[in-house]
Amino acid sequence: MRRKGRFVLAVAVVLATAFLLVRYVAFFPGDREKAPRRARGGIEEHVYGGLPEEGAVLIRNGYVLSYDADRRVPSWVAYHLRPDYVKTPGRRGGYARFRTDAEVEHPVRPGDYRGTGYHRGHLAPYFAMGGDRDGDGLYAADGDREDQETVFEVNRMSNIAPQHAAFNGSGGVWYGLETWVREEVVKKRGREAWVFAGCVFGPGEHEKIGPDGDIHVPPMFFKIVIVQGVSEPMVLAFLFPHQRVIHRSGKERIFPYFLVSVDVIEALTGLNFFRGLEGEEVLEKVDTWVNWKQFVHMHP
Ligand SMILES: [Ca+2]
Ligand SMILES: [Ca+2]
Repeated sequence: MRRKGRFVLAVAVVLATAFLLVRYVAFFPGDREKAPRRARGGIEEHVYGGLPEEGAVLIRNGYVLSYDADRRVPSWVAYHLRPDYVKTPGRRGGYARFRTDAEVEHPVRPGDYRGTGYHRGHLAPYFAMGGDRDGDGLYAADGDREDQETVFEVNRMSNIAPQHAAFNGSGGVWYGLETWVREEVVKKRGREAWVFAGCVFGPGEHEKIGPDGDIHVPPMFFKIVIVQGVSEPMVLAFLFPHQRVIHRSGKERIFPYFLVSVDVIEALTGLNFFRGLEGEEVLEKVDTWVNWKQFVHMHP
């Protein structure tokens, strides 16, 4: 009788462990990728919680993009960040060159922004496109063609939207958050993160630029950052007015003031993030200011 009891207990433990393992793997898509040395990429790697809308997307090694052909800017991009991915070659020579994206219809050319006063602002950032993604021990700087291509792809004009210099450039809030995620979250704390970044257009009028006056200037941008937490993922969601001047006094970090809930971004864009993901409701409703305060006090 005692032997039988022990057997039943052992079976229960095995089943419970298997159940937890399956749940964990399903909830943290990034952890599946840890062990094997193989090429990464695709929707599964970059888009946290599944595609936020129906329709075609462009799948790049380093990011996934939905293109707004009417407005000639990206609608949104998604990318996964790991400590290895921020090892990016310097932005010089071929790496600095913007490229026309032949994969989209009526593509914007790099010269189309000339004389408009706007920066060519990356939605998926340059400094997140590095790393030895095919696991062969070679990086772009070592002459790995595939890893070089991953970097080149980020400079395609389909990944670019018009941004004010004071927003996109050094000191700007877009630049600042991008840097914070890379330096603080990924490099310093060694965490993985998933990011959605996109344009927000309201129902009203907005500026249009370019040779044909049909490249739309977004009045707002959003960014959703999912940080790998201690036991569960932590979501930070930001909504930025597209500022013409740097809103900053001294060295004070201003991005916490732009924190919102994911619900706010869904309401403004019509996108539906984390569709069907366990805990979708909770992830979206929370005012992410709460997560921010928790994260900045968390070590490491
Ligand atoms: Ca490689
Ligand atoms: Ca949702």
